[in-house]
Amino acid sequence: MSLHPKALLAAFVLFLLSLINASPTVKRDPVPTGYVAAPYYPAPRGGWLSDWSESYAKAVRLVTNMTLAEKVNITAGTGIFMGRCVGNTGSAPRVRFPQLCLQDGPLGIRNTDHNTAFPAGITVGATWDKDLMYARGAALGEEFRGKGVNIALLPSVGPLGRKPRGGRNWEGFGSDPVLQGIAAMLTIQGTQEQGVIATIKHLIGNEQEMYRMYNPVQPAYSANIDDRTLHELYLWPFAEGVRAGVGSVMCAYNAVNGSASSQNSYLTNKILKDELGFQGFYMTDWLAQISGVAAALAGLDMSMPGDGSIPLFGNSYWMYDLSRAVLNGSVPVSRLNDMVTRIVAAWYQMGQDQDYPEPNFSTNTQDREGPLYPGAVISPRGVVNEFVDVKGSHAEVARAIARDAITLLKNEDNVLPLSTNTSLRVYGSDAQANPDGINSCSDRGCNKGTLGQGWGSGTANYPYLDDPISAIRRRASSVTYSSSDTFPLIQDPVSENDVALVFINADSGENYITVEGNPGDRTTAGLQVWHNGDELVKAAANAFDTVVVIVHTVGPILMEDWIELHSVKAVLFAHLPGQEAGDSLTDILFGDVSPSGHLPYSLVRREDDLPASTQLRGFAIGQPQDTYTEGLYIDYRYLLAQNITPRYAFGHGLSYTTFSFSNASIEQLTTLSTFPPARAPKGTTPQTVYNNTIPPASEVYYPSGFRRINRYLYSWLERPAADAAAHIGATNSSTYPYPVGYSETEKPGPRAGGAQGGNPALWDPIFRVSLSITNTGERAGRAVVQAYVSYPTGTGWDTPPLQLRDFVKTGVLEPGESEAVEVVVSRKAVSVWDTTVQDWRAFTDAGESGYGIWLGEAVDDLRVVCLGSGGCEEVDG
Ligand SMILES: *[C@@H]1O[C@H](CO)[C@@H](O)[C@H](O)[C@H]1NC(C)=O
Ligand SMILES: *[C@@H]1O[C@H](CO)[C@@H](O)[C@H](O)[C@H]1NC(C)=O
Ligand SMILES: *[C@@H]1O[C@H](CO)[C@@H](O)[C@H](O)[C@H]1NC(C)=O
Ligand SMILES: *[C@@H]1O[C@H](CO)[C@@H](O)[C@H](O)[C@H]1NC(C)=O
Ligand SMILES: *[C@@H]1O[C@H](CO)[C@@H](O)[C@H](O)[C@H]1NC(C)=O
Ligand SMILES: *[C@@H]1O[C@H](CO)[C@@H](O)[C@H](O)[C@H]1NC(C)=O
Ligand SMILES: *[C@@H]1O[C@H](CO)[C@@H](O)[C@H](O)[C@H]1NC(C)=O
Ligand SMILES: *[C@@H]1O[C@H](CO)[C@@H](O)[C@H](O)[C@H]1NC(C)=O
Ligand SMILES: CC(=O)N[C@H]1CO[C@H](CO)[C@@H](O)[C@@H]1O
Repeated sequence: MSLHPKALLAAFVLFLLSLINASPTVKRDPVPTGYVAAPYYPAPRGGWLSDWSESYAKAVRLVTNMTLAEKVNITAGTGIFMGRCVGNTGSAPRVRFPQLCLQDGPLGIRNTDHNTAFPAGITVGATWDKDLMYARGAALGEEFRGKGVNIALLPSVGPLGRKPRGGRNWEGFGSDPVLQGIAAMLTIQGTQEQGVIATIKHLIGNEQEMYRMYNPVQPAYSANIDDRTLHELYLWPFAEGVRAGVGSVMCAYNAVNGSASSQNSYLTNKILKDELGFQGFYMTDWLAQISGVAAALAGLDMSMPGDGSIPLFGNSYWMYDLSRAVLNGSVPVSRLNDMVTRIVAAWYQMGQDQDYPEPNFSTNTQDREGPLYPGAVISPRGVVNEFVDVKGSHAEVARAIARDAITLLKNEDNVLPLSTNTSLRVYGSDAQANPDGINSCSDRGCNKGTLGQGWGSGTANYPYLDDPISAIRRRASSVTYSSSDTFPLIQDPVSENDVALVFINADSGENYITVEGNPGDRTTAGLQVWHNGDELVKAAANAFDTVVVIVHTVGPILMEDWIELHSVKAVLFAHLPGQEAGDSLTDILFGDVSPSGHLPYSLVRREDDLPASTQLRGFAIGQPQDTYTEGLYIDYRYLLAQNITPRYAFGHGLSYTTFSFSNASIEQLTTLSTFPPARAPKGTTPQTVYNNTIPPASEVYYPSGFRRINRYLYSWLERPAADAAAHIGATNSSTYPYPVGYSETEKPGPRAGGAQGGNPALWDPIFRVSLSITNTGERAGRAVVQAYVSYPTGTGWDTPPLQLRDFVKTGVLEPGESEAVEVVVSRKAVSVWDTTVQDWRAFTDAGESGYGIWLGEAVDDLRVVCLGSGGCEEVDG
């Protein structure tokens, strides 16, 4: 993400406050009993996995030749607004290593032109379509590459969607780790195959926006997560991303167990780099860094945008100060070598050493020319935007996703699809484009007109917006439209065949913009739709016999005010469709295509049907504590365990046709052992060839006669400062107060590790279920087969009744047509995280009940169950 000028102003105010109350932010506040952030040192060196060995070999050859100033330069940004991209690293021109361009965000290239505004992550999740997940990733990769972005800040899987009101859930794929994990893996593959480094984010526990950031007067909230919940829910999609070979991981703003995610050694060194075997680099979220030496030791590899806590003053925790910390012996040379090697290796791994384009856009301006370094205030000007059109034919992918995500929740009397000659009366401002201009609110920081994206850094400018009302007018012969969110008192009389289409929405976003009283999270709006949408639906339901409600939403809403009204016959969730909001909807409304989206979260009847611990944390003196006392029980896991019937269950989604599940059979592919076979020992890294002696101070002297850009961040030091640091390094390096548990002896690597993502045996296929899906209705359509696993009972382990483990979407099936599908359940998918053994445990002595693999079209619409012990049967009811 990157900050808005308003946020900078706020930061400046906080800076002034900090002069009054200079409380160090590194001091830890107490977290609830039982939660600890244990030390884990040193940061594991990258390069021990064969998938990356060639890139590491190349990286080591290049880094060996770098000076201290060059190495340091690559590990941090040159400062906020100090280049074309939202993040710009320093370079090492002497050895021909370029500046790297980092740019948001998950649904398209932020702040530019001639790009595609794809549907948001939540919309992609609602398609349950692996091919489209991959295709969007590839299209995004082509666009980021085309604009010269080296590092795309996507995908987002954290927040996972634990809190229905959380502001940024829509950037990810839904409130389930497997849905998130599969979508992230496919996005990363698609993006990185274009040569772009993907960034999975935010590690971890960033489940709400408010109080997410450290500032000089208050620490960020602490997400207190127990080890099993971390592994089985929140870390799961990150493990899939690392397994897909992701080049970079971004930290969360918040703390985990009291220790900031940017410098939590257990999280980064142990879990991410040792257990998950992550070979790329760990970067900060924008301005999430809170220390220099401690962050380096705890495994941080890249500081973004390079500034210290208060941006724009030319201060940094790294750059010149990291040079100092290496010279004075506090940061071991080996740690710096690892930091820079990880970054350079990721660059080689994606092939960016071969003809990679330089940036040809500017995140700072939409004009052709502008200041080269806006953050410098006085800056040379030049051409900063070449207006390169990178859209290609990506609108097709975007539209297919928008269409195949549309989720039909209710369709009484089969009122949908509509005939194009039906008299349509359309209501609600959400049906039209924002009358002030589709991009009039920067970072989509307003809710005006149809909602295609949430707000914040995870947005992109619309190249155009195919809005719903224009699309409806193109198709239907009789359309009237009231763009007010209040039902008109005076209007043409309603006749009984008229159908009302009511458009409503619910928005949320990132914390640096407050929209209609909602500071990112949905505080004021709650889970109700915005702009009195409930009243609009009720009034329409009063006036018409047939009302179709179309909802654009960032996530769950409450519908109890109107869902059971007699005339509310149909409800469509169009999620956040991005630029393709129009035809994608009319394709469904008028029946060209049957809806095939399914909910990526549950829709409850009332907010307190969900655990109290998943509500937003409010203000606290000191560090707000966000403790995951609900453990594994979020969303449908909780509702099933508590026997609470939601309004619409996780996975729910109707079609214009119906499907039968038949011919199911189960095969066991691998014999299950309690724990996976032992991992291979950690391999060697080519980093052993480095000379880890502190280099001479002269390597960081400012070049003589160098003309500095005001406030720009450099890795050089003035000669006296460099010499003084080197003197300490040579005589007195042991005085740095290293954290308790600090060590420089590389650890062997935990037993749950072994390859990217963890022990590769975790992905051994255990069960394969094959079945036939038949279209038993009268229209063509696509089915989604969801596979949930139930664990054996009597194991002594508390497990949620059902957990999604795989899914597959059929092609378009004509009436009567069948398709054979397969789902696969891996070892990890039948295991629990054993916190004592620190490994994944399966249940081999499963008794009669054994594992169940439940197949259906929603978690409450299960058709077939196959038992681990063999055999499948239909599920009653
Ligand atoms: C948080 O604390 C819990 C309870 O002590 C522990 O199991 C878990 O590993 C800790 N997580 C991190 C990231 O430190
Ligand atoms: C590194 O430097 C050596 C000697 O200066 C040179 O021979 C070699 O080509 C350089 N390697 C790279 C990758 O630049
Ligand atoms: C650091 O990067 C900046 C920006 O690319 C560049 O001007 C400077 O020369 C680099 N420093 C070194 C030591 O190469
Ligand atoms: C070395 O420099 C770093 C960065 O300025 C500083 O944090 C650290 O305390 C210094 N160490 C010593 C021993 O002076
Ligand atoms: C509307 O179109 C359908 C076919 O799409 C036709 O059966 C019906 O008669 C038409 N109704 C009117 C009022 O024209
Ligand atoms: C390692 O680096 C130090 C400091 O630059 C230098 O004095 C020493 O000769 C180097 N050792 C080798 C083997 O190159
Ligand atoms: C060692 O460093 C500490 C501070 O980091 C300083 O107080 C002390 O005077 C130094 N001792 C010597 C011998 O330089
Ligand atoms: C089910 O399997 C039988 C035997 O293999 C086959 O004849 C039949 O066509 C299958 N049914 C479907 C719907 O695929
Ligand atoms: C496609 C295209 O025109 N790419 C250009 C983007 O701009 C850089 C210069 O900043 C050129 O090198 C690329 O060719």
